[in-house]
Amino acid sequence: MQIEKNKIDEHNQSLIKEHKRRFDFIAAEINNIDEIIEKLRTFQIAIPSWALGSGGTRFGRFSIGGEPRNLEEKIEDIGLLHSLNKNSGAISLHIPWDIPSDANHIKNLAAQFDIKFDAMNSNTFQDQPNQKLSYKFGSMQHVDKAVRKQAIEHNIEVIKYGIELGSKSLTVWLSDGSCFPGQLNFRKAFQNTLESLKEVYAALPNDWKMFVEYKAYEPNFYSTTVGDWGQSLLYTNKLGDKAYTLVDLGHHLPNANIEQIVALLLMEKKLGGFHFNDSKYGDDDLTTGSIKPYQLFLIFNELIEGMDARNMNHAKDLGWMIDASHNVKDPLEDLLQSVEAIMIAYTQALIIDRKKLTEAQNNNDVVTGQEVLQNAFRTNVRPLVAEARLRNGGALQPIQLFRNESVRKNLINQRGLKTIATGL
Ligand code: RM4
Ligand code: MN
Ligand code: MN
Repeated sequence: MQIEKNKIDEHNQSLIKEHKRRFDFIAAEINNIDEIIEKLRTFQIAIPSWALGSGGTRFGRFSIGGEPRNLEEKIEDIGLLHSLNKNSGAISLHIPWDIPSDANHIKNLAAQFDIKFDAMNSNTFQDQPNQKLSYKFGSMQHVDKAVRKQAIEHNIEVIKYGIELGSKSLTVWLSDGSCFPGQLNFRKAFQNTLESLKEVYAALPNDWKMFVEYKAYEPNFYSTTVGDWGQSLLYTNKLGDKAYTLVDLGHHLPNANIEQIVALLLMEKKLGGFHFNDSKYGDDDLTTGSIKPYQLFLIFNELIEGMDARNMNHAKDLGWMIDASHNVKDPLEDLLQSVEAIMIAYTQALIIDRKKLTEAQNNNDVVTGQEVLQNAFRTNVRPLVAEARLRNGGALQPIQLFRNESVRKNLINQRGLKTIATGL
């Protein structure tokens, strides 16, 4: 199911007057408005191939119906999202959930929708039906060399799939760790993991990046072998210039200062990319910006400040990905909301009065510092994000159009009520 261009135009026509009024109001306040809109137009956020169907919890899974049955249908769904918001022109693939058995065909299909391949994800946190050795006690950290070898080989295979598709990065997230004191020798687990990562790193093409994603806990509850940004940084520093730390917003202990982590990783040239989501307690994988929008804004503040300090390209130099799980909402609507929230936070960070902020910091003027940040955060920048979409040929109100076109009903008609997408 796709939404025709003329439907988007009609929808925009019906809203254009109101939009223009809102846009002119806010645009009058901003000096470099065209520069900002251009940045918004080029910013793309990758959609995870594992989050296009209903997610589940330990207790159950409630299917939404019309879920994509294969990789082709997943790409079509992302194509639909991208035609509406023009900011989700990328997919991040999880192997073996989404093996591109015919790479050329998949590549062509994605190109039709203007979709690129962002980071490839390996999976050594589950056992697959035909797998020889089990990951129950870890993969790259495992005491048995043969298990480690299997995990290494899987990652190398994932790189091969990525090369065929034109991806340029591999994300390694390991669930390795332990559930009980005494289960593991921490040092040996670290060293085994490092040795394994080194072998994967050696198979990385020159123009690729490797992202080492950390997570504090779950599924292991006593220790995790890549448990926080310090541990990830230890690995990536030892691995080399192509290795970077990946920050998933839900992977910290409660109340961690993620914006500070981001600032320091950027300073060290070791921030590689992001998994956006939101959470109240742990790795809740909720819609980005739904719980802590101010935190998201503060993170973007550090991102822009740090990237600009190094002359980095906002759109290209870091990997921007969503990593969410949709248990109660329509996954496609949820993803539209996440992308919108990311775009809003990015825009708010772009309109911060940086000069004034720096002055306030240099003068220890704490009050002004807070005022500068909150001025930007409390500005309604939605018309700017909508304007960028409009100039890109997208829809002024993506969710409204999605509903008016009864997309989910159509997908259920096409694919059936009982389909289950691979993924979380
Ligand atoms: C993990 C982590 C990884 C993701 C898996 C599915 O918690 O966030 O990035 O690939 O979930
Ligand atoms: Mn993640
Ligand atoms: Mn996660």
